[in-house]
Amino acid sequence: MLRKSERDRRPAFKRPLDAAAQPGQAVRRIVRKEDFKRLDRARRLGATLVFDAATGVPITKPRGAKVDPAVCQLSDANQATCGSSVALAPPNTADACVGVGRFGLTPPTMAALREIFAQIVQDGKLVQWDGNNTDKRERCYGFLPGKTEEARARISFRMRHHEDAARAAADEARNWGCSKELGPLSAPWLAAVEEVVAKVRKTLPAYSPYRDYVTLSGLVAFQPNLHNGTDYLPLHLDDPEFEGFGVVIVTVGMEGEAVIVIVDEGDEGEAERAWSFPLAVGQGYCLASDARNKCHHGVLAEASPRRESLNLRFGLHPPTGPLSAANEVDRHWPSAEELGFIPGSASPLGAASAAGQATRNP
Ligand SMILES: O=C(O)CCC(=O)C(=O)O
Repeated sequence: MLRKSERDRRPAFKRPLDAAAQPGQAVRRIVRKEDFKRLDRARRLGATLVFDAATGVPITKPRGAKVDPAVCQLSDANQATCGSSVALAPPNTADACVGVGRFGLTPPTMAALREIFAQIVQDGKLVQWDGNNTDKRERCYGFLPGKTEEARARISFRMRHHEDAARAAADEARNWGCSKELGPLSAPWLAAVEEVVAKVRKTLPAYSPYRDYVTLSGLVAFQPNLHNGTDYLPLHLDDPEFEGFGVVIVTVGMEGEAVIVIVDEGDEGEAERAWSFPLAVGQGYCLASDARNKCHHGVLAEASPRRESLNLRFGLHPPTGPLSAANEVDRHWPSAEELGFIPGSASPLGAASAAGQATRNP
């Protein structure tokens, strides 16, 4: 059985203060959370991915190689960023990020996705991500017709770590409370989903079992995310039978630029590897396979803390079999008991965060 290594025990990275920084900025940097430092370190030490323009698949570039801007999957307006964002990835790292892809969306699709985003936000009651009223980030859900019932049967719509029954029930009620089931999608909305589906499928190899989930009928829910002034989203794993459901998870940049960071802590005996890539408004990225199942992902959005994103969650893991959550995702991760979380304790997240560790949920 594969087993992730114990959590990162290296001391937190101390970022030297920029001499040119204003006093306010300097203070802000000093008090940055460990979560931010961990993301920042992964960005600095890991490889920066570039993507094939035609397929959205990440490309390996040996150290020192020149990158043809034509291979970058960025809109014309971002071509300049494209060249400068290309890191010279150490060999054998960029190619190992299996299951990540990035693609650009057309203006009509973005217009339709904006309408979907606005309608779900307007109809739904937004809830804070962490459920304890201290997280500024908010989200809500719009389930596709008929998918609410399916999801109710397959997931516990809460964070996994609530051992206390009352807290778990409250978290579940909160998440269902910010969810609505959409009516039949209008023609432009359908066309937008079809474009996302076609582009995500191109990033996955033809033989990939994950492709089967990325279809119009496989889309379970949209999830608008409002980052509300936070300049990062900590590294986390989307918990498949809980509120991080979805066999393949797609996220579209709706407002504000960001850098997406992916970290594979490695199985026992393996070194940690990290990758990052910029995500502009109008671009989407997908997490399937190892990128979804074995890696943490997080977001740096220092330049645009008011960023907004839209998740499209495709497929629900079957309860048994090779593509079950237990087989696909859970076997790669230590259980709560192994991590030393005490059943019935208020929340292991606080402790994990304080220690600068990544968490299962954002
Ligand atoms: O906003 C993003 O790019 C990521 C969102 C995310 O990680 C999540 O919903 O789990």
